[in-house]
Amino acid sequence: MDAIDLRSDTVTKPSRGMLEAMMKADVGDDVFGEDPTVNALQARVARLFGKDDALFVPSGTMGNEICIKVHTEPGDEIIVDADSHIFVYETAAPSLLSGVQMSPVKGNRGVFTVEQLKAAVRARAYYLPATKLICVENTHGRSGGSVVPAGTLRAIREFAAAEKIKVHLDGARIWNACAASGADPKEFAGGADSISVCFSKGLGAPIGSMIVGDADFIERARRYRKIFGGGMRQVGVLAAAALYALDHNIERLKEDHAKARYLAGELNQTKGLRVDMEEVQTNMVIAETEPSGKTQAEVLEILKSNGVLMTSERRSAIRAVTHLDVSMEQVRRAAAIIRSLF
Ligand code: TLP
Repeated sequence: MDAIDLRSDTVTKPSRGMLEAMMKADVGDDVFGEDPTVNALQARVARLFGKDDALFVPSGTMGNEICIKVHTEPGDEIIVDADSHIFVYETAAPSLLSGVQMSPVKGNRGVFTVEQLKAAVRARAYYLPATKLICVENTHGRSGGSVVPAGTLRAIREFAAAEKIKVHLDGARIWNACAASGADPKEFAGGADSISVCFSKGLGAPIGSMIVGDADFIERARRYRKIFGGGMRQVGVLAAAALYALDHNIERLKEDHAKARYLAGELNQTKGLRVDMEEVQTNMVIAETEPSGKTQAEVLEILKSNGVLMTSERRSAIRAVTHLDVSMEQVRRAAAIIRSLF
């Protein structure tokens, strides 16, 4: 029997319907701005988030890194959450590609208070780095996919605007934040100057992300996309997958959230594992392995040899992510296997 793959919602494969949409895509050279399917996707996503324009990019990482590049100059400083993807999982790319220094602030499940930000923003002096950008992640991956409320984001942006600082939202899983909170994408977008969103996580597309912002920002982002090697040609085949995902795979995200909630409850009742149930708001479950007396790696290996795949998270925890290629039935089976093992 195939393993139950809960490592990430990035592991999904395009469905038959999605593949058919990709085959039918009308394409053109997107470096010339001539791919009609990419143009349609960009216009649709810009509208969805209530911003002027949008730009298709190959990955969430490139989306974040282009935005950081556009918002900053080498020698600037950016405030990031100490547990964010940008700070932890992008191999120090902001330092390498934008020449900026990252100032990590420990948010509460990705939420910064204005007091924390006040303390982190540098005074304006020639001998200090200039704080130019605050990055927020929503949903917040290393906090079990918890949601940063739209009101919090707006308060952050209000504070930042008064300080002449921009706000970037890493919205790789903003769709899950919308599904869980009932908020419209525009409500989250109102709290940010730029947003990067992904189609290749919970939405089930094979590749593709998008940067959203005002017209001038996107024009500059287009230049850096080319510099970073992200200018693609007949990429309408991928934009068609993203359009299909927007049409078919948003409503169903709530099912993934229900699967995660079920799994979290089961793992939390498993001897040796501990889940912070308040974190479980979307499609992720992070379980502490410390009470089991086994290392994270040992637990992952035991699960793997019994047909359940998860990943490591934080220092001593394991992570499961539910998605459209794992059914409730498989999640129940995974939970039963885990409970029988510990
Ligand atoms: N996250 C992956 C891993 O890299 C951890 C995952 O399995 O969750 N922002 C956030 C919040 C992300 O979670 C990810 C991917 C990215 C950006 C980067 O997206 P890609 O992988 O498309 O570069």
